[in-house]
Amino acid sequence: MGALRRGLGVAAILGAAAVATAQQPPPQQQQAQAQPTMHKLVTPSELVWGDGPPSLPPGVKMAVLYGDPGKQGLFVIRLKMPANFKIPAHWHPTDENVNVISGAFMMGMADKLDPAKAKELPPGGFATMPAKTNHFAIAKKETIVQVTAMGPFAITYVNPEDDPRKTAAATPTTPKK
Ligand SMILES: [Cu+2]
Repeated sequence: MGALRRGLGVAAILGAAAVATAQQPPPQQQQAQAQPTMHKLVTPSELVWGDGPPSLPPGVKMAVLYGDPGKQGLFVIRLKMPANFKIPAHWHPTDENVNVISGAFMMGMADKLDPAKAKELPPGGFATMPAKTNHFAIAKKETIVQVTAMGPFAITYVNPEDDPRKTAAATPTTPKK
């Protein structure tokens, strides 16, 4: 009888332990989530589009899907560009992973924007631009791409004259943000 009681007691403790571990993610999973993450289920039409960053030529729209491109850590954004939108040759401090969602995105590795050196990526196409590697892009028609990278998202143009921030700063009527 005593042995049975002890057995039941152990089972109860084990049961309680199982419940406790079920409620908390394992330690390695907690570590992987540097910031508390809420689940998210969004349809394309539910994305919230705003103006693109001032580091990109005007006309681009941006939706943040995950993280914060302005902060340290992984982020996922979408960029919507009008037809014929050009991003002159530039580089990033971290690898840039690009998924083409819609439209036609032409990308190439060169020190200057050159359509002859670009490869056209249709929806479903993918590109990785390694950190500190010069590349450029052209949206052949209205195009949406998804960019996954480690933030903060920074862009350095090969030719400083191409930097839209420079143009904005040179215009006295542009209010400072
Ligand atoms: Cu880039």
